[in-house]
Parts: sequence; C-alpha cells; structure tokens
Amino acid sequence: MSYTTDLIKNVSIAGHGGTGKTTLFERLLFAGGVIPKAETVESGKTVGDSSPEEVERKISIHTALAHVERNGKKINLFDTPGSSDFIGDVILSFRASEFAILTVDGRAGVQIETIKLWRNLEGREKPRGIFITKLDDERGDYQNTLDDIREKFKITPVPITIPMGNGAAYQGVINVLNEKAYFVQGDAGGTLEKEGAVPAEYADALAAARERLIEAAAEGDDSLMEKYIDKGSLDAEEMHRGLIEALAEHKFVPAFAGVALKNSGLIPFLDFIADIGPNPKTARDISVGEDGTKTDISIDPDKPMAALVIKTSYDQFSGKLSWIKVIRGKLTADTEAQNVSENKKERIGKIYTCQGKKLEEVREFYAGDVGIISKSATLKTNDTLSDGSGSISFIHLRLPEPVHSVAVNAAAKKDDDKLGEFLVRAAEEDKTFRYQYNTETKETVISGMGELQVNIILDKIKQNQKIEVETHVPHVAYRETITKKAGAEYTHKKQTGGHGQYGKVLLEIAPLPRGENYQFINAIFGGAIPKNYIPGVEKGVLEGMAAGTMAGYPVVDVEVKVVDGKYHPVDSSELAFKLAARNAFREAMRQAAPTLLEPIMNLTVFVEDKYLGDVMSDLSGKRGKIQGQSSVGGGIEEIKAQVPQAELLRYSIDLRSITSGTGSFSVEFDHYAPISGKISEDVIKAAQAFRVQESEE
Ligand SMILES: Nc1nc2c(ncn2[C@@H]2O[C@H](COP(=O)(O)OP(=O)(O)O)[C@@H](O)[C@H]2O)c(=O)[nH]1
Ligand SMILES: [Mg+2]
Repeated sequence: MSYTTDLIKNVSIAGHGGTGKTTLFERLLFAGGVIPKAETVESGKTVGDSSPEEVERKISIHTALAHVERNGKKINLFDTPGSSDFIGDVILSFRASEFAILTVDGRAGVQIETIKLWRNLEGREKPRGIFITKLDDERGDYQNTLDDIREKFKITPVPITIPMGNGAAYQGVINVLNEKAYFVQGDAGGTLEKEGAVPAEYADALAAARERLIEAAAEGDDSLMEKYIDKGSLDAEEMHRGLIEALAEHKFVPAFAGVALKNSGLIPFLDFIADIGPNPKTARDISVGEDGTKTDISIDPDKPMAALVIKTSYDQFSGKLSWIKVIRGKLTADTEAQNVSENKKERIGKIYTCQGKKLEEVREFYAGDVGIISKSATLKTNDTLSDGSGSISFIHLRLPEPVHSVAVNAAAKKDDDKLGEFLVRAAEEDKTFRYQYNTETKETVISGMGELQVNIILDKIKQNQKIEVETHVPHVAYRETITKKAGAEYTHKKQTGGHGQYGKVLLEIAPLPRGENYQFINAIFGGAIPKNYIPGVEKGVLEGMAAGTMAGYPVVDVEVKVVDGKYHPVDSSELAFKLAARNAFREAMRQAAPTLLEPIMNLTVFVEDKYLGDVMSDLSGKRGKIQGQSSVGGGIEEIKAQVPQAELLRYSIDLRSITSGTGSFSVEFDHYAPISGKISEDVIKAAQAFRVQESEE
C-alpha cells in the first residue's frame, strides 16, 4: 500500500546504548500489529537487531527500518545503534526523518552519546522529543530525569505522557493530550496497555501538565498566543493546530515516559506521532548543490521525481538493497530513471517497504516516504535519482572522521582481491568505515569510528569471507623537511662503450612555510642545461623527495632551484640529468639540517568529570597540548587538545579503559610538526627495521 506525502511520518529513535531503543521499536511494532509477538533483545529475535553480528553481540550495529500504521498515517521508524562506533547509521537516519526521539534511561539520566546526538540534531534544526525509559526499575526516577534533561539540554521538556508510579508500583502512563490513563496489563508483555479514566490522585499532576501543553501550543503562532493571553486557554482544535506548528518549528520538546518491556506508553506515543508529529514537508536539512553552492529544498510531491539514496545494505537473501528517501514527486516500480550522480540510466525494477529484514513489494512511493530498491545496477549511498528532467543533486551526508585504524593484509597473496572486494562493500555499507592502501608504508589501513566497528569488520573478514589476515598498528606517515638553505652539485658521468652518459646539476634548496609542499624553479641562464633536459632534472628532484634521506619518508615544504649545470652534446640525456639531480638533491638535503615531521591531530574528548584528571594526565603523557576545557553541563566535560598521531593510534582503547567505556572522542588531522631527539631517533630506527624486514620477505 502506498501513502501520500500528507500521511507519512518519519521518526528516528536514537540515544545512548542500552537505553531501550530496540525494545521500544519492537514494542511499537507489536502495538501497531506488525508483529504478533514482541521478542526481547536478549533472545536475539527482535526486528531491530536481526543481523548475525547483532544477534551475537546483543547490541544494535545497523539502523533498522520498519513502519506501523496509526490513525491512517504511515509511521516509518528507524531503530539506530547507540554506540558511537556506528554513528554513521544514526546520522543518516536523522537526515531521513523529520522527528527524532532520544531515549533516556530513567535511572541514569542523559548520557554522553545522547548529548552528542542532541548537538547533531541542533545543527539540523530537527524537531525532537525525549522518551524516558525503565521507570519500572526501582532506581528509575522520572522527576530526576526531567531535571537532568533540563540541565544538560537547557530546555524545559513538555510532558505528553506522565508515569503513574515508579519501580514495582509502576502502573502505566497518563496521556496529557486526551486526558486518559493507560494501564499496564500484566507483566509478561504479551498484552497491550488498556485505556481508562485517570485515577483521582493524578488529577493535579495532569492539570499542571495540561497547562504546560497549552502554553506550548500557544507558541505555535501569533494568533493562538493572542487568544491564549486573552482567554487563558485554547480549545481542542486550536491546541492541536498549535502543537503541530510549534513542534515542526522545534519550539518545544515533548517528553514521553513508558516501559516498553511492559507495553506501556506506546499508544499515546504513536497517537502523538500520527496526529502531531512533523510532516515530511517541514524537513529543513535537505540540500542540493554542486561546486560549493548549497540550497535547501523542501519535500514536494508536486515536482518531478527526485530521490536520495540514504543507505546501502547487503542482505544474505535479497542481495544489494538501496534505501531511498523520495524527496520530490513519486517513485514508481518498473520505470526508467536517471542516476544523476553517476550520469547513468537506472532501471527501477521492484520497490519495497520493509519491516526489518522482511520486504513487501509496493507500486510506488510518494515524496517523503522511505523505501527500498533491490539489486540496483548503479546506485550508491548519497546518489541522486531523478526522472531525468531536472538536474538537482543532493549534498552528501556529512559524517565525522574515523578515529581508529588498523593495518591489515591477507596472509595469502591469493586472497588479496577477495579482501579488496569485501572492503569496497563494507565501506559502502557504512560510510564512516574507510580503507586505503598506503603506498608509502605499503599497507592497507582500515579505519572506523572505534575499535568495535573495526573488530566487527575484521570478524566478518575472518568468519564470513574465510580470509586469514594479519593485523598491526598502522605506521604513522612521517615527513621530512629542511631547516636551512643549502646547495650542492653532482655530475653523473658514465662511459660504457658506445654512448656515454653525462649531466651536471647544481641545486639550491630552501625551506618553505609548512604545508606549501614543493616549488621547483628553473633559474638556469644561458643554456647551461638545455630546456629539454629540465623535465629530467625535475623528475630526479621528485624522486629524491619521495625517497627522503633520513628514514624513507617523503620530503615536503622545500623550494628547489636549479641554478647551474653542464651538458655534453652527444652523451647527455634526460636520464643522465635525472640521476644527477637526484644525487645533487640528496647531497643538498644532507647540508640543509633535515628534520622529521610528525602529524599532529586535533582531539576532542567528552568525559564525565570524575575522569577529567586521569584523561588530562594521560594526554600530557602523550605529548598532548591542552587547548581548552569546558563543561557541557550535567557533569560532562569537553577537552580540546593537540596530540601527535603517533600517540593516538590506540586511543580508543586507552580512553575506554580510563573511563570505563563512558568517554568518547573525535580526531582530525591538523598539521605537521618537527620532532627531534629520542623520538626522532626511534622513528628512524623503526623505519630501518621495517625496511630490513621488507627486504627479507
Ligand atoms: N526494566 C526495563 N528494562 C528495559 C526497558 N527497556 C529496555 N530494557 C532493557 O534494557 C536493555 C537494553 O535494551 P535495548 O532495547 O537493547 O537498548 P538499546 O541499546 O537502546 O537498543 C535490555 O536488556 C532491555 O530488556 C524498560 O523499559 N524497563
Ligand atoms: Mg538497540
């Protein structure tokens, strides 16, 4: 069945790991009649955690998509992973939805990953709500959790559902919107909550919450606000309209409470999304552009078809699946379309909605909906699909840079190609995962958002692909540069029967500012070296630069000037000048006080304040320079530092052990800086050892 734009809602469920997202997702599908029985995460049979790696580890690794119908609306739900290792799948689902629900554990309050996700949503101006979970636990505390949310997010959440009781006394929730109570039916979780009258003891709490909700609705537009100030209230229709408008503009943050494990708090939640939740047309973070331009566009069913590939996954049975969000017009099965990004025709065959892994064929998708194209020939994540009439191209999703890398190589040469193919696919499935063959250090380096993500890929290589691999900590890409001017000459001369070889080159080299890499200047006067041999000279210089002189790392940030030379009318050749230049360069380098450079990274760490001291002293032991430290609120600190990459190769492991797994970080390359003394000597020694080992192989 197909739903028109006005009948579609897209909701991401996100938040710190273990807060109850997958359980909530499962129970919403049960409440919506999609599955006859809800399973637990521990059983490994939930709709959300269905891949072999999720079943094995009992955590979410990939975003799952399913939908329920409620009040005539199709609600697409994304169950996202909580670990920062899989942030890529969370961010892609944020882009694909107009409403994000952050789950907050009612015992632990707002945790680090949730704060980071909140910031991401802030940047997207995305309407969002909060779902407080686990209130059936003795340690659950609704009021404390609300206070914590207020403090950490600097907002006052507006309760839509409020819990009745806590811990063992938990009975259910009250829906502030329709002023009804929803009671838990038994503990087993096989029955849905039941609607009833609000117990008298909650009358005051309800009245207060109702007042706050009406205020939130009055924010919807000016006329409602006037009316509210005038009359002190709004009627049901006004309230409804006001809430829709205020939420679409993120003027308030609705807060829900519930215990998914007891099927509690689900019906009011689904009703709210169906009736009040933002419509796709209100999305603000869809942009098109090319060559640096960027324009925001809105979802519009009345324009020619355009769709965006939000994700690619590979299913054991169904093969390659391209997840599509239709932005304009409608996407129809069995049609011709254009892959704008690849500039190729794409034949659209069958299209599907999905309930987790289960695909259901449909005829068409309207703008705003999310669905799946199977076995597409050309589609990749981030590609734009159109009917060929327009030339819009969607801007790629912005993702954080990988923070953890491991070098891998196949134990047997014959597996090289197979490993390569697997890595291509893995990088397409998760855009935060990268691989690169480093020609300098001659290793394939795979990188991801943390050790967990990288280890899961390594497991798949070994277990599914049956490729034996060796892994090690990647080599750092050091560089070499000079610290003063120098000059040198070299004559390449050889007489071996027949033709001889002759070329003489005199070079001057000088340091360039950091990051300028290389400049070649031909300063020859009067034809000491004929013009046609100059390219040979430059080739020789470039070879010399690539080889380095200290430890085999490339030379950067030098100006090379050819000032003089000599040639022979018969024996000179490009090759002779290349060899002369290469040797002259090496000689000049020796006299120019060369030094090694190491990459310095910008590091941002989030930690609970109790770990602040340990993290700081660890960073100073890692030669880090602290650049700033600030409180994010609620006991969470953000540290900014510059740290040599060589010290950060295993930082995801180190930080995890310092902070008992609660800390998280991001890194990006900033600049190269000189190293000297023991550190430099060690790098040179390691490089020599590496080369000896290589030549023995
Ligand atoms: N007591 C209680 N446990 C819950 C509730 N929701 C989820 N859980 C449990 O919390 C654990 C983590 O849940 P899961 O849904 O995997 O969290 P996710 O990582 O956010 O997807 C599981 O053991 C769930 O059974 C709840 O409302 N109450
Ligand atoms: Mg989960």
